[in-house]
Amino acid sequence: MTITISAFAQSPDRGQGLARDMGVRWALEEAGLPYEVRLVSFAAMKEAPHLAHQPFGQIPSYEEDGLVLFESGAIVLHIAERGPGLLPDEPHARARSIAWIFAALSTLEPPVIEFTMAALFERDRPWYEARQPLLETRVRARLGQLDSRLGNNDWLEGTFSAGDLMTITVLRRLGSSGLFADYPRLAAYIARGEARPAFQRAFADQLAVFTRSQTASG
Ligand code: GTB
Repeated sequence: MTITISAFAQSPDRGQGLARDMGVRWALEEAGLPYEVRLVSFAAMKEAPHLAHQPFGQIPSYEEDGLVLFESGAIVLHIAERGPGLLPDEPHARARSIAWIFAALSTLEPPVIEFTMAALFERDRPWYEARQPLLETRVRARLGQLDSRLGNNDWLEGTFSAGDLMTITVLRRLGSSGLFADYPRLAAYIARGEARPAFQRAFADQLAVFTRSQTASG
């Protein structure tokens, strides 16, 4: 069985591991599943061969013995269901861990994306100064709720799960915002995730892609 994922040939995050192949790489490393990476340019992402793998012309996609999947959450869930260590065996804890994958992507991530995207791309717009505090308030509301639920636990559902993996993957997008100074327990939660050997391997691999792309273009 060969697993191949797609990733940016030149990630705009400059190797920070913020693009969505990072969560998939991390899950594969946690599950101990070897994989290959098909690097795609922005142009190739919009062409038919890649669109057959990812209908919206984005990364990541996933291939495994005839199965072609897209959506990073669905890919991580698929990996978690077939590899060890990413979902608890106990049925209720397992269901709750899966719920955290969905929560990360559909409840936590939307305000995080709006906030970070505006900071990146809308600073020169007339509405930016007035709107950004509103977006920050929405992010803080979710961070506060997540912080309350996590409390002083290491992980959301007892042991580390794909729910933590996806939640931390989303939280990392706020890394440069400074917001975690007000949420030390969430900062420690992210650090616990990043300290996992599987995260470290995944991070190093995506960073190596970026470093090679710089060498090749320089
Ligand atoms: N819902 C899909 C999923 O979860 O798989 C969303 C996939 C997605 O947004 N892919 C982005 C993409 O391919 C890359 S990850 N974009 C190209 C396009 O749409 O043409 C999003 C991303 C991009 C850049 C940074 N960054 O520079 O920090 C972070 C995250």
